[in-house]
Amino acid sequence: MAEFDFDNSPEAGLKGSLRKDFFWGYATAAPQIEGAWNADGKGPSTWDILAHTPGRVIDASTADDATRSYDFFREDVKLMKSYGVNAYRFSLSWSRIIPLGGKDDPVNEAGIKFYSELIDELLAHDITPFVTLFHWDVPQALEDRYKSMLDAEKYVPDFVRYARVCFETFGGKVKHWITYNEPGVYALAGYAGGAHAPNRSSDREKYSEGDTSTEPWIVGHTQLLSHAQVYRMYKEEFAHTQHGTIGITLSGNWSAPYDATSPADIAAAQRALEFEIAWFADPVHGSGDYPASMRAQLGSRLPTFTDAEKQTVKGSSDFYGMNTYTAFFVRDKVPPGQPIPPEDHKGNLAWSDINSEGVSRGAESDTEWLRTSPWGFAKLLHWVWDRYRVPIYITENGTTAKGEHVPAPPAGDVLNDVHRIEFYRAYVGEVAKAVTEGIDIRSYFGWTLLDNWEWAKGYTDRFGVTWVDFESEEKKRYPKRSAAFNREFFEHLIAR
Ligand code: GBH
Repeated sequence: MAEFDFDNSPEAGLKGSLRKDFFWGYATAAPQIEGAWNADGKGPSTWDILAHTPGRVIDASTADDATRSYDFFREDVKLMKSYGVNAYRFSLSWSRIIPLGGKDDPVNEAGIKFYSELIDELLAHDITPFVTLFHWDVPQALEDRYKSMLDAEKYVPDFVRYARVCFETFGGKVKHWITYNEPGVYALAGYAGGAHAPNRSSDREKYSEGDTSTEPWIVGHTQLLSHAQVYRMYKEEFAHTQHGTIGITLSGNWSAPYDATSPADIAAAQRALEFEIAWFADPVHGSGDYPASMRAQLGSRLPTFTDAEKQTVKGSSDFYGMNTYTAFFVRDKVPPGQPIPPEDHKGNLAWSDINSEGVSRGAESDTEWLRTSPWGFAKLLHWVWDRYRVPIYITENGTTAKGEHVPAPPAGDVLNDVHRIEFYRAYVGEVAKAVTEGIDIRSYFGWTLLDNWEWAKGYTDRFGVTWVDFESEEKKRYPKRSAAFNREFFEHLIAR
């Protein structure tokens, strides 16, 4: 059984280093796996509309079926059980639960039934559900009514009511809540770059509406305010009977200076971390306000908090939810003294795959932005811990691997995903090391359970520990070897 023999490996000394109640498993998102996009009363989300708009998804695919997890959730739970997990992070589709999304709109009982059955199935298999309320799929009706998050006054009560329905309905059984998944990515990819829903950007060659210089900051602000209100509501109205934890998950990769001896590059790397991470983490886990570097560059285009809002937002997460994948080398883009264009939304940076000494940020995956950079992950864990000092839940981490786009059934070495195994070996190893160095880490969710619909990249990125045959009617699942690897690695690492 012990294929990987960790007792005689470089990781032997890490045995039992993770706490006894450490949660580990895989993460998914409703739009990427469920399918059944218009079944049983579900309303369309902004991502359904995007997928049905020609030219928006690179392989012209839709998520109409995805991996059909709406139909096959019991099989998925069985599969996860065979992978040895003790937790599963998934997201709820807002428009499956409230098809039109708004605070006065009706609840869809079929949607409630689906998630109740999924939660019961997980609990029956001793798998702890971690539930994300929002993983990027706004009900299209709210986009049509008032441009969703661009109008905080209308949006916040709608999101709060959606959260209330979820706590009332599932909160007896769900004890781990995440309000937003990666608010920063949602704001930038949807309102600055424009490739994600709702496809807004200043780039008029590609998108008909949007303003990159202002909208991402408004949308980020709306997410913070609505997150904080939901957090306070949970604490005041539900926590004393339901006894759960609730927080927000932030996207963040490590940024290192291109030239480690250059003060300008060192400052650029710090600014990168602040634009990507501290944008949300400082208000929630730190000072209660946006970082000074952002205010300096963005001025009044970055919204401000009233004192009352600051009080609501500050401390509004029981843990630091961390999604992280890779690391970058950065330096200034526009030289000091010259104006930074108002469309710049990452902190005036130029990126590079190697540093000034020619060192690579890591082995290539099948995805341009993603390299295996565990050295950066280790630094990130320390940076987050030193700056915020809250328990860390790692809620996503994983990789694609070259060579997995093959016909079914996957033959030869395809299921022996050495690149992904090396990725997990290195990253999970860093988790265990960080814990031995005193950092409080309580969960690790690999991204992801199944090859799935990777947003605007369609089916061209395979992140799963399970290879999926998208051509087959039943989206047949084939376990990759990384699933067995992680099973044994966590058995080794978690204390008994
Ligand atoms: C996560 O986002 C998501 O939560 C998850 O749904 C997704 O499937 C998973 O990662 C894998 O991508 O093209 O250089 O502009 C990760 C954060 C932010 C990573 C946007 C890719 C685009 C980089 N993502 N980023 S680039």
